[in-house]
Amino acid sequence: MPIQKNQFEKYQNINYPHRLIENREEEINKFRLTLPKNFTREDLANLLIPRIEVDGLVIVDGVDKLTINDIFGFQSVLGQTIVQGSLNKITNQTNHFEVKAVEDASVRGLTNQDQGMHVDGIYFHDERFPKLMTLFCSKQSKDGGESLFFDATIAYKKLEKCYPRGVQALLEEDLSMDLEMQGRHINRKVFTKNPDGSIEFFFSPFMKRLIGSPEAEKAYQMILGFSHNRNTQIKLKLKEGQLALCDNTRFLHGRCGFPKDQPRSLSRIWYTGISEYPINLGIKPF
Ligand SMILES: O=C(O)CCC(=O)C(=O)O
Ligand SMILES: [Fe+2]
Repeated sequence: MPIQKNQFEKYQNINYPHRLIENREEEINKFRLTLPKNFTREDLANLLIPRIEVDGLVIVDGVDKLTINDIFGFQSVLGQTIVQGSLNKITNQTNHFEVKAVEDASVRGLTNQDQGMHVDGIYFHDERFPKLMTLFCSKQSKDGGESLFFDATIAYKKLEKCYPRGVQALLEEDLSMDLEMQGRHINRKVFTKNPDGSIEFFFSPFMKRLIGSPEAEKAYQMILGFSHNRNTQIKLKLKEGQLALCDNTRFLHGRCGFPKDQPRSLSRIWYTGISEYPINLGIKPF
């Protein structure tokens, strides 16, 4: 039975099912990386890549404040940036998308509201799908505006334990999904095995319809539930000059709302993950 739209809607508000617990400083510090002054691309490769592969999420800052040009410099290691907005009338094509509240927002990301857990770029059904996602904070609101992250490794492992048939279904089946954005339709697997045994994750609650076998649909709903569990989400507030870099084939992200009269601006940049420095992305269930 196709999942009805109203079953997804509750997940668009991150307050569901209840308020998240506050920052767990110690845990968050595990994800932090401070880049040295005048870092080189070798520094980047040596410092960033292992952290992306192991943790899947890195909160980067520099002993000198990072600038947007530094972030574009990451291309030599993280792969080319991907043009955004081409399917989206709200902006012109650009490889740097400014996330801030605007008056006539047609997507939730461009409001001051909560934004539910998602992966970016689900409407790109080809090599433009962003493997690495970064949010660089140039202006943070005083209140709210915290970022939320969820490592799908947790969902995969839970599912393996309590519903292995569901894992199998999501590994084998292309699910048929009607996306909310401009009537797009895609057929995709939720879990795709990479040659190295890691698993690429593809998931979004932002859709009108999902059709698969009963096992696949049930497993999908279970992942939705796991990803909104307050005990497993990572909640942190980016500071100006700080960057969140995550493996978009492994992590979901979202954000908490913030007051309308408090400006907040993040630069969203996507990388292909393909460069002369190989990066092993995805869920590593082993
Ligand atoms: O505003 C944020 O912190 C997140 C924005 C976001 O995830 C997006 O626009 O895709
Ligand atoms: Fe996003």
